[in-house]
Amino acid sequence: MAAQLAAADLLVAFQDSGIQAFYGVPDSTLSSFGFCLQDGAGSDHVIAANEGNAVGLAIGHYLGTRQPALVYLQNSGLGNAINPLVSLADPQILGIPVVLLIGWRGRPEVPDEPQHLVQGAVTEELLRTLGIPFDVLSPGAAPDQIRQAVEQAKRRPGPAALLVPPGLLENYSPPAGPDEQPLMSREEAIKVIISQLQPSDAVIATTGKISRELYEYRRATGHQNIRDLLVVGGMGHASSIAQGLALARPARRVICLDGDGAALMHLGALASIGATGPANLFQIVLNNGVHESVGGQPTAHPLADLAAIARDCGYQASANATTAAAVKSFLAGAAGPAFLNLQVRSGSRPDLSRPSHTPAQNKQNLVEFLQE
Ligand SMILES: Cc1ncc(C[n+]2csc(CCOP(=O)(O)OP(=O)(O)O)c2C)c(N)n1
Repeated sequence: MAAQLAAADLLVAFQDSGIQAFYGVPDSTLSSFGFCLQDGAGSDHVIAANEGNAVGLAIGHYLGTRQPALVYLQNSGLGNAINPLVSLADPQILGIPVVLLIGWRGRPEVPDEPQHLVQGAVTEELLRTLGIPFDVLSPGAAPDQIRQAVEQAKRRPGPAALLVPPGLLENYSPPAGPDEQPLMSREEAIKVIISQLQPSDAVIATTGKISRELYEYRRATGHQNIRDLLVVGGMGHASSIAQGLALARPARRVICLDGDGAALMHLGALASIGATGPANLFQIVLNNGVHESVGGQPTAHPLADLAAIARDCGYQASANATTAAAVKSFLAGAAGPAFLNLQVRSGSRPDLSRPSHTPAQNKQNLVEFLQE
């Protein structure tokens, strides 16, 4: 892409248009904007647990200030946002001006991962169907487009959207943080977990680099037909998928490799797992405190005590851990549902590969494995 926009200029354009509150869920397309918000003083910025939460925050902000907020999200998060957008913020219901800044993964004609293709192709049509006016941001016209989107949201009053194609924003590296504690890396943790599995265990792995690291390790250790389910889309639903499988197949252990951002995104899943109590379900959150896969912005609440939440939701076993020994004793335990909040280092290899299996092949491999 020839011309690019600096995230700092984008932020200034929103502020000049009267937006002072920014709520959202991090996205790779918008990662420089997210870091800019974190560094920028003076604005109200909240990283929400999911995109619907961010819309709720924007609604509350408007009620309190009579000023629209910005909600930023990846287009895969539109599904989470649609309910409060259409059932509340719409001009026919509460009529709340809110500007959506949407990272447009899977834009037609731009190569992207399989999980982004359908969502990318329907994004414009979806916004049209929802009656949400939108524009595609372009570097030269961005300040005018932003002003118009804010005015349009106020005039309706209701949502108005701006789509951000991948590569539009310039890269931005946040200043290096303090050295982290000597924790295991996520890749080291995955190796320890895999070493403790029984051959009949089914593995469900969450969205993003956890799945990619697991896949790469399996391939490197001689597994050609990968049968771990890589939950490449539907962030936050890996534990529910694992729960459904565990309930359907009580004789087989199901191991869910989850992320902290993903677990927080749909935390209610823990309540359902606790209530239904599948004894064969073991959930391990690889907790690095950040959304590593889309740039490393913090999660909604890096200090939330997920193990305590799981315990209170009715898991049979729940613990915090930092060591390989703790992982081993967790996976040697008998009764689930069991929950391990495993602290790991943030960061990942820049040369981490992407799965070469299609999602359909991946599903087929798991289904065949479950028939054995
Ligand atoms: C509904 C939805 N919103 C946002 C995204 C973009 N996204 C993909 S992976 C990811 C971060 C996941 O964070 P976490 O679960 O903590 O795992 P980590 O990347 O740190 O390993 C995000 C935000 C998405 N795929 N789906």
